[in-house]
Formats: sequence, C-alpha cells, structure tokens
Amino acid sequence: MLNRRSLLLSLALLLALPAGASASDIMVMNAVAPKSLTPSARSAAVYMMLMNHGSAADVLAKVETPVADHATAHQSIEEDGVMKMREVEAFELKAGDMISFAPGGYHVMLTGLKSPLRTGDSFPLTLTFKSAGEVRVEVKVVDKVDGAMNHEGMNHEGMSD
Ligand SMILES: [Cu+2]
Repeated sequence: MLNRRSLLLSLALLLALPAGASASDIMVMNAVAPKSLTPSARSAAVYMMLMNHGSAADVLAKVETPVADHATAHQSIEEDGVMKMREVEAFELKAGDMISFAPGGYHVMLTGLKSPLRTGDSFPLTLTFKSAGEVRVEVKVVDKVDGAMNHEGMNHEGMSD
C-alpha cells in the first residue's frame, strides 16, 4: 500500500522537475528495418513509433547510426499518382503526439549502408531532439514490413549519394 508520506514526496519530486522536455518525454517503440534483399544494398528504411509525453513540442534534429553513413527522416508523398520521397528537415513531434513512421508516410532513410541488413540482427539508432536530447533505440531487422517500398539503390531527390 502506498503511504501518504511517500505519495506526497513523489508529488513534490515531480513538481521539482524543470519545465520543458527531457529525454524521458520522448518514447520510441517498435523500431524495425526490413532486411536487405541484395548483398550490394546501399540503403535501407527504418520504421518505428514516436511519442511525445512532454508538455511542449519537440523537433527531431539529427539521426545517427553506426551501420550507415547517413540517416535522415523521410516522408513518402504521392505526387500525380507517383510515390516520391523527400527529406524532412525538421520533423516536429507535438505535445501528446503519437506518430508512426510507417510505409506510405515517414521513415528513417539510411544511405551509405556499410553492410547488408540481415533478419535477426539489430543495430543502434540515435535520435537527437532539440529539447529532449538523445534518444537511443535498437532497431530490429525483420524479414519484411508490410507495404514498405524497396529502398535499395534508390536515388533520392536532392541527396548526394
Ligand atoms: Cu527514403
């Protein structure tokens, strides 16, 4: 049973927390990447669920992983019946938002993949938010993600490699 004194103490601690976002305000769940289909794959996509439990919006400023040279937030968009994707410079996660990076919408694009992704492997991905700072997740490599486009060897508009 929770006694009254410890309840008051935890309330006091809660209130003592500084305003604004902290790393614990951002939650990233179910990060997965479809396996590479060829040994020469140079790019891949990562899907996941992002939640902002904080009271202020936060912005994803940077994504990094040791398995690829570059990681960027991308959005798939349909233009004149053609699926295209573009880089999202500053992805915003509003207070209370739960946004899934899923096929047909957002994803993290890995380019300059150092070695092909194999089912069962996992790799770290660090998401840096302007207020919350670094959020590190393990990405699980899976056989396939339903509806995911093949990202291998894809040429992304406005990307240098
Ligand atoms: Cu992409």
